[in-house]
Amino acid sequence: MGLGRPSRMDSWVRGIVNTSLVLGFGLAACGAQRGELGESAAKAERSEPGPVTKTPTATTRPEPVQLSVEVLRELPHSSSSYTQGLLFVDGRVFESRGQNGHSGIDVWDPESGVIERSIDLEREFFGEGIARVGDVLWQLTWHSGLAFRWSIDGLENLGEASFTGQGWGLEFDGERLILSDGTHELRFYDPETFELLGKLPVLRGSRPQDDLNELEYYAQGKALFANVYQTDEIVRIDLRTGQVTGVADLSGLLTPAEARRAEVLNGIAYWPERDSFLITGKHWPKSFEVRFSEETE
Ligand SMILES: [Ca+2]
Repeated sequence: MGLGRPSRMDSWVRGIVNTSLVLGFGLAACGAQRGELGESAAKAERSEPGPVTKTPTATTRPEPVQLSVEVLRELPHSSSSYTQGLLFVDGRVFESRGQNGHSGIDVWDPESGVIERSIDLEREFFGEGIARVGDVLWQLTWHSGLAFRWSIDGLENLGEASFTGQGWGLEFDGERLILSDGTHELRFYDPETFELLGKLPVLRGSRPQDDLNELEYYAQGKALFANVYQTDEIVRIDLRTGQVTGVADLSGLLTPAEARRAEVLNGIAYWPERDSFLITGKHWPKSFEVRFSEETE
């Protein structure tokens, strides 16, 4: 651990304006209840001579609905960034970059794409998801077993915490840190101590939803949105049940030429001032402001 504390490279003055990125704002239980219900029905049958209610023998978990995606605007994004975490703080985008030798955090203006501040991690660390807890920003590393703690205001390093396993996405729901690790299980951690509090399997219908990646908590809906690694899908998860309740298809946002130079969709941030979401991807030259809604007949 002593080998590699992140170096701080304050670059307020960096002010990178990648003109190539300024693109204009045009539109561009699986039957789990069977035993319980069956037993009570059988008892009822034995003790009460009256009519017996027919008891279901299996419970099918609901399939998610399709979420429609309304693209409101195209906005800039640094194509040099291997996006691993995305969130809004007071009108600015905080983005965690991955890959060894390229990892760090950028703070940028969503309208202009101008990077106003950034820090870099040492080469041994591969940055992953970020989450805000009050004045603190937690940043995961992929497989170093460390989460770094930064001040929101100055991106000063405030220490680190250890955790077991891989780190992919990170979010805070007001009580717990929520971590994804590429499997179908979400893990919950204490936001102060990073102590493991529990796990939640995520199911899509009755099947495990693997490859959960970047996360975003949507407080109004008490739902967690998650990128699904190596797909153009974002799923909406009910945090009380672990059930995927909605799926959004975000394919086709980049032009074929842009898509050839880009990596996968990853990065979703709720934009409270606009009640919308900003989404982007690894090495994407653009981000997109979108809204999701449930499709109606
Ligand atoms: Ca996010």
